Amino acid sequence: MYFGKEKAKKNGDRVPPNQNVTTTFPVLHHGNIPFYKQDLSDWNLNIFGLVENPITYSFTHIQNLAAVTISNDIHCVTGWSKLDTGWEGVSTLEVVKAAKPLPEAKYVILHAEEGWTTNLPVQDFLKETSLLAFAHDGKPLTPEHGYPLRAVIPHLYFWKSAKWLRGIEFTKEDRAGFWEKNGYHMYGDPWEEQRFSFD
Ligand SMILES: Nc1nc2c(c(=O)[nH]1)N[C@H]1C(S)=C(S)[C@@H](COP(=O)(O)O)O[C@H]1N2
Ligand SMILES: [Mo]
Repeated sequence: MYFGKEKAKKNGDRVPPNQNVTTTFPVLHHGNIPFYKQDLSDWNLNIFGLVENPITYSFTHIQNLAAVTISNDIHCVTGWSKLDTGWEGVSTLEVVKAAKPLPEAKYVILHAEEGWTTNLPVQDFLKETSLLAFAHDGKPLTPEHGYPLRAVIPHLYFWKSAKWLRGIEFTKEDRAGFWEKNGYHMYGDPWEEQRFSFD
């Protein structure tokens, strides 16, 4: 089986096992869509936990960081994949740089509105393909897709890509987030079909 997956990847197959490509942009989440003041004065992003300098950023600050535009494929654990998805945002490395994560920080917990969280290893969060996006295909994120800022971690199942991101916590131990507590995989590699924790 492992050989089969590796072979599929080498042959240029961009769709992980048991995923179906969609050209729509499905909306998927637990809880409510938050709404903010137009000037986003009621929004901030906190970087905390195992960091040298905990920081609270305003949206203006995020917009003043060097922006990146990337295109990637995203894979939802419920079975849809979307290819060539365009995002504008800032690289995760750029965002957390000034907070100076400590060497003992091994995991990141992403905190979204309403206490929703998800967990992943630091090196996956800081991978060069990971970003915090404020726009999708040239337009600001819509409320249902995570406005004003969402994580985009394309190499893991898309539930790790927290919408309505408000906090980035660095931790020593891995700590199950919302879906992970409900049986989803702690890591979630779509190529290995790590959908549930018993996979
Ligand atoms: N805050 C928050 N972010 C979330 C979720 C959620 O429930 N809450 N669901 C995740 C899941 S399961 C998926 S597939 C994607 C869906 O993103 P989309 O609605 O923009 O397609 O958001 C992820 N981010
Ligand atoms: Mo999902």
